[in-house]
Amino acid sequence: MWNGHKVSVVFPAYDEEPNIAAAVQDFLVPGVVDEVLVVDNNSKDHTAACATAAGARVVLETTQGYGAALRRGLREATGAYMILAEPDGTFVGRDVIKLLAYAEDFDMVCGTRTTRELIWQQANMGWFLRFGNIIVAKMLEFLLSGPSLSDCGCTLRLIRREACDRIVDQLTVTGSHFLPEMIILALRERLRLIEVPVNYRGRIGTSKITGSLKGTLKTGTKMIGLIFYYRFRA
Ligand SMILES: Nc1nc2c(ncn2[C@@H]2O[C@H](COP(=O)(O)OP(=O)(O)O)[C@@H](O)[C@H]2O)c(=O)[nH]1
Ligand SMILES: [Mg+2]
Repeated sequence: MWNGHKVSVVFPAYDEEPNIAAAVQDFLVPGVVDEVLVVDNNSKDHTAACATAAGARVVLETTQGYGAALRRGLREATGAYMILAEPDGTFVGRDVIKLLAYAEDFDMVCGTRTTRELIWQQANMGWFLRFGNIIVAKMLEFLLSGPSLSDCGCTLRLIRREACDRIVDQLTVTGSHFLPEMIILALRERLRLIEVPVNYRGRIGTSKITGSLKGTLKTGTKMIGLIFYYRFRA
């Protein structure tokens, strides 16, 4: 609970057995987080069983994709404050407090992983990825009249239930370029948005999106296409 509001954490999970239990325990911040919901996206390993044993509620989403998993999570989570995160060791459980600190005044509180001081040595956030994230975030900021943004791909973010209700049916992306659409739709609904710096650590297990240059460029290109689509066509 946070100021009398129930808090849910949502993890999209595709073959995250190596770290899922530790992540569930890390994000079940005592007295703050009421529920950790793991959206198992057709994992072939023991992700679901490990998550359940660690104290999470698990739902299976059969439509494959990062966006599909997160959209399911937004529908299934029961909290008034919903926090999206990843169970791969890159995010730190205690950072939910930073998001919650702004939840009274904003509808959506997005983490940013491009703050130099909070990028850990093992993190996959070299200069190319960092500047790519900043540049696409700035396109979002300037083309769609957003607030100051410095990361287009940080899963760690909070959305209030009533704000989510206004955008969830409009979300269309099932793939890895899901996050900018959430911001674009929130801006169109005139929701109040802010970005706060969060820790970004090394990953445990295999990265499926930004682990390769090809995956990074593909996701980046799709994000830019989405931004131009909403700016000039939709
Ligand atoms: N790439 C990918 N990730 C998925 C899928 N379903 C759920 N996920 C989860 O989405 C998150 C992001 O993927 P990840 O491999 O960490 O990408 P990275 O953060 O760019 O290294 C992880 O928690 C995955 O387990 C899927 O179909 N594809
Ligand atoms: Mg990750």
